[in-house]
Amino acid sequence: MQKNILAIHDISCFGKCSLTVALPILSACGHTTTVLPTAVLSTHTGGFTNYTFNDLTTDLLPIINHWKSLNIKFDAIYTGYLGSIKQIDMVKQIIDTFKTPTTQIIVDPVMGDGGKLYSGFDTAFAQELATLTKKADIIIPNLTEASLILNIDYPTAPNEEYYIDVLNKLHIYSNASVILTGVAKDNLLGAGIYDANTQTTSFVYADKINGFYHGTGDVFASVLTGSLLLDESIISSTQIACDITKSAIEKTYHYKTDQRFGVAFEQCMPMLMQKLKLI
Ligand code: PXL
Repeated sequence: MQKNILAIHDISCFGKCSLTVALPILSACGHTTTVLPTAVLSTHTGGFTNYTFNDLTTDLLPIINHWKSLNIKFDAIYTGYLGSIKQIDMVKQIIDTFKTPTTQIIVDPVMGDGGKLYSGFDTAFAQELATLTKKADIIIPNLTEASLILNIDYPTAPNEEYYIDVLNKLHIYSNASVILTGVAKDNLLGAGIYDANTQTTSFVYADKINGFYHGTGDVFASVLTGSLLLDESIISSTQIACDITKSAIEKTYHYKTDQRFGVAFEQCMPMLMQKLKLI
C-alpha cells in the first residue's frame, strides 16, 4: 500500500529546495505526496536578492477544508519552510485536524544555517517555530536551528559531548526523536540521533565534501522522511540520508555550479532506490 505524505513547504521556483526537492524524492521512494504550498518565491532566499514572495496563508484553510470533505488521510505530515508566524499556528491546527494514531509528524524547523537566521526571519518567528517541534514525533534541526530552539549560543568548536547534550535537551524540549544535522567529526559530516522510543543516542557519518550548497538540508530531510515511511529504522534512514546528501554534494562539486542553484540530487535517485531495495 502506498503511503500518503502531506508535505508543507514553500515552492521556490528556481534553486532546488523545499517542495521542488521533497516531491521528487518522496516520489522516488514510491510514496504519494500531497502538497500544501506555504508561499511561492521566484528563488529561495539564500544569496539571491530581489526575489518575489507570495504568501499563501489565506489559501491554506480553504485547501484543507476541501480535503476534510474528501476524508483524505495522511500517513505522515512533513513540514519545512513556513512563511509567517500566522502560518505556524495554522500548521499546528492542520496537524491537530489530520493526525491519527498512526500519522507520523516530521518537523524540519527551517529557520537558519551557519549560525544565522535566513533572510526574512526574526527571533519572534524563531521562538514560535520552536514550539511547533512540540507537535512532532521526529524533528530534524541543524545546529543553528537547535541553538535557536534551545536559546543557546551557536557553538564555535562543538564536540561529541556537546552534541549529546544538545540532543538530550532538544528531546526534553520537544518530546520528539531528534536528528541533529551538520555534526562534524574529523573528515566526516553526519547527524546525531536521539531515538525517543529506545532512549538511545547514536551518530552516523559520511565523508565530508568541500563546498557549501543550498537545499542540502531539504534533500537530507526528504530522504529521511521517505525512508522512514518505508519502515526503515531511524538509524538506517539517517545513514541513507547522509549518503545521498554527500553524493549529491559530490556530483555538484564536480559540476562547479553556483552554490545557490542547489545540488544535483536528481542524479542520486537510482542510488536512493537501490539503498531502499526498490530496484
Ligand atoms: O532550504 C531551506 C529553504 C526553503 N525555502 C526557502 C528558503 C530556504 C533557505 O534559504 O529560502 C524559501
